[in-house]
Parts: sequence; C-alpha cells; structure tokens
Amino acid sequence: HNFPLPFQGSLLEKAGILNKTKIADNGKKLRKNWAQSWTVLHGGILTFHKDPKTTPGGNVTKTNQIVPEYTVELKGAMIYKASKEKSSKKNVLELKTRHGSEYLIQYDTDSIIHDWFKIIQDTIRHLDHD
Ligand code: I3S
Repeated sequence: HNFPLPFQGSLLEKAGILNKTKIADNGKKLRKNWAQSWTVLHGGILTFHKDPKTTPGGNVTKTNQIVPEYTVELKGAMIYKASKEKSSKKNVLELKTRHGSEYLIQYDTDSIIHDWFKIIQDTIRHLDHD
C-alpha cells in the first residue's frame, strides 16, 4: 500500500452480506439486477463479490464465492439514503462514485444498513481530507 504515513491502519474496514445492484456505469444508466453480495470495505475500496448462485453451472465452491464483481473507489464518492423513486425496497442506500457510476445497496435489517452507511460515509470523509 502507498497510503501516506498518518493514514496507515486508520482506514475503516468491514465485511458482510448485502443486496446490491449497479444502476449506472460512467454516467450511463444500467438495468437493475439485484443480487446478494459478499461486500468488503478495505483500504478505501468497497468490493462487491459475485453471487455464487449466478455463476454458470451454479456450483457453490469456496473459490467462486469470492470472485470480485465490482470494486468501488470511495475517494470522491457520495453516499446517501436513496429516494423512494429509486427502489420500492426498504433501507436502500445510493452510492455514487466520482466517475459517475452508481450502486444501490440494501438490507432489510435496519442496524446492518445503518452500520454500512456510517462506515462508508466516515471512510469517504477521511479520504476527502487526504
Ligand atoms: O426500477 P425498477 O425497474 O422498478 O426495478 C425493478 C426491476 O429491476 C425488477 O426486475 P425486472 O425489470 O426484471 O422485473 C426487479 O425485480 C425489482 O426488484 C426492481 O425494483 P425494486 O423496487 O425492487 O428496486
């Protein structure tokens, strides 16, 4: 890692299962495709892993449970609670990158989505002060 010294070890980390869909790529709107994802926050990068159920053949093995699908650089990103028009689901967060990609993140359990919201927001703030 090439983080400046005062930063080392200070970036927040978290991992867990979330529902996610990418809704825009570089400003281009995409069709929603909700899927469960093993989600990891590490070093200012949020990584969504492929839902093993969606891999061809559908065999759930240890290796295909950890295939990255999207890596999201949080520096310059924004996160907020999604408006009702974005989804009919409860507890939906919208994450926009500085390159114009957008993701929706959702989980029915309030505390889980609250914790992710807080840690992603805190991470974005830390990175902005870099
Ligand atoms: O924004 P939309 O088009 O209402 O999103 C829904 C669709 O992605 C739908 O898939 P189909 O277009 O194949 O029917 C999904 O099943 C829904 O979950 C999406 O809406 P929500 O409100 O759940 O994000």
